[in-house]
Amino acid sequence: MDDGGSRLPRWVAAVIGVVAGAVALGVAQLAAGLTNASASPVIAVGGAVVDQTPAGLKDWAIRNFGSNDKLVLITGIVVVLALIAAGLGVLSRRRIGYGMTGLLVFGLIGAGAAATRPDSGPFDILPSLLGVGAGSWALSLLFRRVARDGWDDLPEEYPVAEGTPAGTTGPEAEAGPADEGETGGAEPIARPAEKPPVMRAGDDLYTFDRRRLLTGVAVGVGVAGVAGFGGRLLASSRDVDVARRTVAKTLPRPAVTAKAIPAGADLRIRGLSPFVTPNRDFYRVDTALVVPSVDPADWTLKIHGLVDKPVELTFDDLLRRPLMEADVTLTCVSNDVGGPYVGNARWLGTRLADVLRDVGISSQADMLLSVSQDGFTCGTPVDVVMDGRDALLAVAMNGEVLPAAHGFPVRQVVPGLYGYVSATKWITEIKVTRFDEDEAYWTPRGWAPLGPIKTQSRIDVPRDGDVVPPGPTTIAGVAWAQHKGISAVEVQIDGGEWREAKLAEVNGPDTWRQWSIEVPLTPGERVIAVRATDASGYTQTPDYAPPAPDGASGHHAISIQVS
Ligand SMILES: Nc1nc2c(c(=O)[nH]1)N[C@H]1C(S)=C(S)[C@@H](COP(=O)(O)O)O[C@H]1N2
Ligand SMILES: [Mo]
Repeated sequence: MDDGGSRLPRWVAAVIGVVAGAVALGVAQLAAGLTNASASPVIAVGGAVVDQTPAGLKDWAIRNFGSNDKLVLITGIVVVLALIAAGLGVLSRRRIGYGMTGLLVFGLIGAGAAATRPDSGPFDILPSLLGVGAGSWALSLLFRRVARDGWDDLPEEYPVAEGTPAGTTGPEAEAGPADEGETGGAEPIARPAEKPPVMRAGDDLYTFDRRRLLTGVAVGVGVAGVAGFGGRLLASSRDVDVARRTVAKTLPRPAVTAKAIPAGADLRIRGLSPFVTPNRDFYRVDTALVVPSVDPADWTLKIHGLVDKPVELTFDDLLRRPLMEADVTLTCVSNDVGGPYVGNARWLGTRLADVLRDVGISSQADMLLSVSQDGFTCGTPVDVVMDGRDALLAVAMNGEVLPAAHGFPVRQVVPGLYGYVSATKWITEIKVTRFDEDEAYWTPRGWAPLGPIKTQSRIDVPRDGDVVPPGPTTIAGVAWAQHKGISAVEVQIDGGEWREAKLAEVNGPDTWRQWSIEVPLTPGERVIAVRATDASGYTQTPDYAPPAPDGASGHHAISIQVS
């Protein structure tokens, strides 16, 4: 394998070197993404460089590149690595072992950096070493694939079939479909040489196979890109995990705890939604293709617009404010009657109204246009947030740091409003403004600017279509009318009398409320419907409305087979 590429032009060898280097980095990045983001050799070396950089130079970099300083550093490292990889490629013309040794040296530097970072573990050398392996493999494969050994030793007229005849051993045999298209391998070698298409370009004798170079480079770059990008995606979610664990250690205790959840809040009926929805089961609705990863160390919340004193709060600023707990049931406006997009959690956060009072909002303002890291916006009525309810900038959910998918590090929670007008996740900005001047994300897309939650109820047990034995049967479910509270739930069988269900206890008006009733069922097909009445005295209308534009209405009904 040594001497494999000796006749390749330098630039071809350089290209191969760069592609092999890219494969090495891509694979290392993927391995880091799967294990520990900071074990990526580029990140580790970059981190080491940052740590070693004198403060003066750091300040200079920050002054000149601003928040792009990390990007500039990483780009610099990658450019230097590419130049070195090109050099290793050229060296490999002489002996491929030179290139491989060079890759190994850089892999060891990466592994060394990764192993000695403050947050590193013993496995952090793996990405660098796997990268070296993949890079060396790519290097030798590409050299063997592209080189036409002995070509320029041959007399000009010597017949050469393009590609490799069948039966040839070596990497070409495993090089895949690209080969087959070229020759089929069956053409006789002794065919008189027409102009072999890769022989000449101008006066230069091509000593390599352009087509194989091209396909090899394309595959190499593709592998590097997919692995690297995939690794980056994985890594960014892991970065969030690390940040979440750090926040977990410093999360202050609430200054105001939530009212205890009474034992009778959960009827503990099999199949009935638990009073508190575990985070892992909590519905998720957002427009983000990839869960945004926000570093709380960089996070700020800018509050501006119709205010006396615009501010930009850091995460620490937020945590220094008194935190309070609140049990609040979130509901999505796109939840159809009987649908799943509703869940109840205990939130920990700081009062949004207090923050707004501190910045002093103008009496002209009627809308809070909150903006997410990913650009999503939400329009929340000022009067609702200021009326004393537990509207929060939340940092934790059910005793756990906010999960990434639910808005880490900070999200809004406002009892009584559908999520699309209140529950901004990954919040970074609040513009205090007016509904007649600004429009939130969903408004031009056919949803109402205002989204108070409609009183609703749902049957959880039995499920639609179930077969149940005749006799006394438990029907149970949940009902919600956030910030009003549920005062009654009734159940109806086959259009008969409405019978009042038993309500579970609650600790406030902002959560859903479980209910249950035991009814005698006789054999046959039975239709069971439910309706709730809220504390304002409103009873759910039977008139069905679809979710758009401002939330579904109508009674949830199921059919079951009693037999
Ligand atoms: N950044 C952002 N926040 C968002 C959304 C979004 O698309 N992007 N969707 C909202 C909607 S429509 C709902 S119902 C709630 C859902 O919150 P959850 O995913 O934590 O259940 O988040 C709200 N916050
Ligand atoms: Mo929603």
